[in-house]
Amino acid sequence: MPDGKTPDFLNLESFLSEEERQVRDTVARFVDERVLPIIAECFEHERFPMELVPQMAELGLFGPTFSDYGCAGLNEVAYGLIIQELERGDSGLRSFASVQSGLCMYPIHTYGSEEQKDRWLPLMARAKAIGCFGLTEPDGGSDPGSMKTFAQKRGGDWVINGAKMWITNGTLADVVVVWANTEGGIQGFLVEKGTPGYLTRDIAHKFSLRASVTSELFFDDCRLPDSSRLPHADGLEAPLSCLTQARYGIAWGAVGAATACYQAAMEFCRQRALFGTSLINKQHMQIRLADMVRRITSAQLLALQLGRLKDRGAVHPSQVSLAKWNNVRMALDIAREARDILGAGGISVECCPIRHMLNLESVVTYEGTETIHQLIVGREITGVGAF
Ligand code: TGC
Ligand code: FAD
Repeated sequence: MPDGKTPDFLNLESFLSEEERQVRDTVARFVDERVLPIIAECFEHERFPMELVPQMAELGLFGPTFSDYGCAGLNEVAYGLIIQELERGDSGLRSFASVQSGLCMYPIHTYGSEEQKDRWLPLMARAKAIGCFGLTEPDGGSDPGSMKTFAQKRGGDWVINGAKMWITNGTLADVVVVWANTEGGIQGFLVEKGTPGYLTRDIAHKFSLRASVTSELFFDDCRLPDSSRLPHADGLEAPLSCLTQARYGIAWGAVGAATACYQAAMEFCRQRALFGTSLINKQHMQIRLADMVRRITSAQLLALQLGRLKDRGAVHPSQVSLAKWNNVRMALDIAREARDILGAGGISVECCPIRHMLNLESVVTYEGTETIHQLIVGREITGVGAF
């Protein structure tokens, strides 16, 4: 039963293995001790806490589901629990981990040559190399099939022209997995920092994900050898399969962000006394807190079942879409509700709900907007694409 702090109303703890619990508790400790004391300052001053990355690597948080190249070989539920705890800290930290693992290590592992895997994966697992993923373009991200970035075959080389926008970790990254159209359809390329014709620039003035680096990437006659192409990635399905990995993580991460907001609201209601009694005694407050637990519990069930399906290799992308849509909407609504419960104090970055709320405005948009996920589920149940 719930202790009033951790929302585990259905005792999902009892469905976790010993290893899954240990992984979760280790990351939870890291978040409590290292992330929470600094994250409000990072958010306020628009700073990604790069100093935390080596410890995250030591804990095995990058590419944790791979069992080769120095990775931890954990199952998908353990991965989800890692992501949940990181996002309880901040969506920016979770973004960093999602991009490194799901959007960079995954495509290199799945679509890369042996040489590319040997070169990058051990470095990325230890965070000695940072990655980013360039799919979205300035003219619109929801329809990546119509991307304008183009890679032209010239002799044995490729020459890339185009731009990518809103790219997490862009200026931090040692390597970008960039997706470009070619005469033979969409292909993926690994472009290293410092390659002539490849430039990056940070996007400033964000009021969301302020503790995360978001960038533009420019390719101006950027010439690459054929060995930079991901040889096994053929068509739009390849980048979309990477999105499935990251969206799966977000379904868990949203539970973490919502949990932090719920805990802040509960704590506030216990301490604030109005009209002669603590807010915790007010029927209306109890209903609001109970409703948060109802919504968090549904999201936990979705994430756990998705993880068990994924561990069996039996998950469909539309199921991941349903969970990303539901869980991020749940977290955003709870963050807004918690912000309101905290009254005026709720607008201060010293209280976590407004930071999570602002972050979640990005999370509901990236990795497929809410509308895109609704339409993916709509297509699955009707058989008709209505994009
Ligand atoms: P569509 O015909 O649906 O698909 C083309 C081919 O791909 C297959 N497929 C998938 N495979 C694996 N996973 C998925 N999720 C897949 N979705 C589709 C599909 O079966 C098909 O294969 P085949 O063999 O039949 O050719 O393509 P479409 O052009 O109709 O697109 C559909 C749509 C709208 C769902 C897709 O374009 C989409 O998902 N759009 C949203 C784009 C998006 O989410 N971008 C995210 C960019 S990365 C990001 O935001 C990182 S944030 C990181 C952070 O900081 O955490
Ligand atoms: P658009 O695609 O222009 O959509 C605009 C609006 O139209 C949305 O409300 C959308 O839901 C709606 N819409 C779209 N299609 C339809 C339709 N068929 N019917 C009805 N409505 C529709 N991208 C990367 O590639 N890599 C990254 O690392 C990355 N990191 C990001 C980090 C941040 C902080 C943010 C905010 C974004 C990031 N993105 C990244 C980009 C993200 O994936 C895109 O923002 C997202 O896919 C939506 O694209 P868009 O912003 O161009 O909106």
